[in-house]
Amino acid sequence: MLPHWQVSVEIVIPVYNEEDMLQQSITTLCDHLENYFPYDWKVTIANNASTDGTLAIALRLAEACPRVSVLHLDQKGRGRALRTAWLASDADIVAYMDVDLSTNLTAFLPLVAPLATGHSDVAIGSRLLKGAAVTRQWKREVISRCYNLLIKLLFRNGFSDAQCGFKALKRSVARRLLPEVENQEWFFDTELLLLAEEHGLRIYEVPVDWIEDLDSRVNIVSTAVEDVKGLLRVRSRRARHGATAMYAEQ
Ligand SMILES: Nc1nc2c(ncn2[C@@H]2O[C@H](COP(=O)(O)OP(=O)(O)O)[C@@H](O)[C@H]2O)c(=O)[nH]1
Ligand SMILES: [Mg+2]
Repeated sequence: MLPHWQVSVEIVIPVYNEEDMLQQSITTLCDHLENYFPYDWKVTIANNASTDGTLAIALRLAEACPRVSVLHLDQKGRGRALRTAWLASDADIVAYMDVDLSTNLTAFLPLVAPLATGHSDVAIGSRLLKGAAVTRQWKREVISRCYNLLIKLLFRNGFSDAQCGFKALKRSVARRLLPEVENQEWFFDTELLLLAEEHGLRIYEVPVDWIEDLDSRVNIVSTAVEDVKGLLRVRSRRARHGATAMYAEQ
């Protein structure tokens, strides 16, 4: 295990058509990290398929700050962006957060510290854990609670909030799990967490302060359909694996 101050962290910011907010968010994030974050850090802006000025702004930010870099992919999908950036990373810990900084940054050190000390393998922000302070539309609140309840009913999982855009994992864990994650869009997070539990890894949850940003890239209906299909796929894969394992034991 590395002494704490030698640990490096790469924070990926997935962006799709975010020209309005990108510059302000990256500046706020870098200021925060510079002043309050004890580990070595870098920020990667992971852009897919944006059709506005996002890429140009990202490149300008990277030119201005040596700790900021840009990854560009032609195909859409937040999961795809995270997977590509994390697999290319040489940092000890890889993380991501949504560009709107809906999660208050004071939760970032508590997110990373359990990984840096070796206590946990994966760390996630949670809006549904006791102690979280959440401001969001009732519609998103209800959908989020129902979705997480459905996951519990299907998998009896331990984590409380699959979809908070605020997560970190050891790079070694990312390399082990990502090749098994099929979804490249929004279900990516849930699939990754279910796999982590299946592999017996320890997931640490941090209650966050969350203020919803109403400017959303999410189409609620199609994302809900994608999520339910994903849950059923993972469940039937598990059932098949369970059957194969039982057969192999006999
Ligand atoms: N790289 C990449 N990022 C995306 C894509 N779609 C959404 N994002 C980013 O994912 C983050 C969360 O999106 P957002 O619209 O805030 O989701 P919401 O908070 O759940 O409504 C933001 O940083 C978006 O820019 C995509 O296709 N590719
Ligand atoms: Mg958002």
